[in-house]
Amino acid sequence: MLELYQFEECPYCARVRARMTDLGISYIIHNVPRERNKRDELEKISGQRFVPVLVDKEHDVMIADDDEKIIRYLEKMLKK
Ligand SMILES: N[C@@H](CCC(=O)N[C@@H](CS)C(=O)NCC(=O)O)C(=O)O
Repeated sequence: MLELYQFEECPYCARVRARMTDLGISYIIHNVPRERNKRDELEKISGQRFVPVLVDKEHDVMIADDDEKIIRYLEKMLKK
């Protein structure tokens, strides 16, 4: 299952969540701490501390800190 690292008030995260809902995609949410200096787990996974981050373990894909790129990936994935 796809995994999204995010926090609720982040506008870029909200765009990704809305598109995933529109596309009917079920996914796991990881809520990151609001304080950037506490996002150690996120840094381990993505090499940086910004959100949104999408992880697609099945296809060994990780997209960090780029809502447009995440949305393009989701749309492309569903066309296959
Ligand atoms: N270019 C990124 C922007 C992502 C971004 O700025 N995310 C903010 C939250 S809205 C962030 O993680 N900022 C670091 C922080 O919260 O300290 C995108 O297109 O998704």
